[in-house]
Amino acid sequence: MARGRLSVEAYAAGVRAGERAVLARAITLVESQRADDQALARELVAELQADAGGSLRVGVTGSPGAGKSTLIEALGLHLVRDLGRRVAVLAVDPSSVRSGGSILGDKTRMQELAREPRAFIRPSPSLGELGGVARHTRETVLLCEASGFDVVLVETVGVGQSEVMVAQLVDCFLVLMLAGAGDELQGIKRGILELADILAITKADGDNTAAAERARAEYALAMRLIRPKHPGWSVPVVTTSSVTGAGLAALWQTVERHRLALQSGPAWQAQREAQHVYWLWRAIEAELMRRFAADPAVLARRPELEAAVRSGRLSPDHAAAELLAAFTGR
Ligand SMILES: Nc1nc2c(ncn2[C@@H]2O[C@H](COP(=O)(O)OP(=O)(O)OP(=O)(O)O)[C@@H](O)[C@H]2O)c(=O)[nH]1
Ligand SMILES: [Mg+2]
Repeated sequence: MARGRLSVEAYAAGVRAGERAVLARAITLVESQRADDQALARELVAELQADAGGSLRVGVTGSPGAGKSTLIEALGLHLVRDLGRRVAVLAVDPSSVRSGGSILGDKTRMQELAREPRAFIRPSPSLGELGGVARHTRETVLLCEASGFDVVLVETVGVGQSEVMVAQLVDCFLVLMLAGAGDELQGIKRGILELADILAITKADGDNTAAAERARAEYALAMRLIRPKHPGWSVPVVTTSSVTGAGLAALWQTVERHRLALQSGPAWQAQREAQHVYWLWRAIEAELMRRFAADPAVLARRPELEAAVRSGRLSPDHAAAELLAAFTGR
């Protein structure tokens, strides 16, 4: 594929026609940090907005090694081969953001799914801060939808803020738990459980089958103590094995049941609307921070104020007020 940019019309036509090479280039454009690319990307996203929104967006999170990628591949193959769906797989990966590398691992792990013509796999962008990566992932979801994918799966590691952001990108948030990992019912994972729409105990196979069933029962009890995210939807706890395939079809039926439950009332639309507003404010925050950090008056006072804060001569609040005053000129 030649380098260089297409026109907005050419990107939009290629994306709409389902041309994967154009879709991939459009995503690269959306992820670009260059100001001229960003302006073009904004136009493209606006152009395709009306074609987007039609997929079922599912977030998949869980601790490192919980089996997210393996489950996504197995579930993706089920969706593509048995149910005739078109599946896009995206990732928001804070560790790759930190290291500046890309998650090659996931691409190689999902080799079988990657070969399916009805699947599209895009690893996490390797540049930028987490908020930016998540914002771009949101736009990538829209591009995939405009390209005809009707299921979008987003993988993220549940170790920090990334799962909070991914929860704001998806309709259904799937949390994976390992049996016997020592974190059951200890409250460590409370924050993540509050985000869950469905809980799956993974690797329920072989020697681990009984432990997984026990964990399922324990989590089912624990979930009763968590404030429900949507009234009328109590979080199901299921077991899955990506090795034997047990529970995967049932898991997908549960995802579809969640969709129907939300769509039978105002919850589905209300959630998407609240997400739009959430991303409006993330975009404003990011742009304000960019302008603030580049502002000459701020740059001029920053070293002196940071030094004063570091040495304890000035409180952080006081210094912040001075820098903000320098920024706004008041
Ligand atoms: N027995 C068994 N092993 C599994 C299953 N799913 C995944 N594994 C193994 O668990 C390990 C981690 O799986 P991954 O799918 O890479 O886990 P992940 O959550 O994506 O990990 P990170 O992306 O590194 O956070 C791999 O060695 C898998 O082969 C399963 O259902 N059963
Ligand atoms: Mg993974």
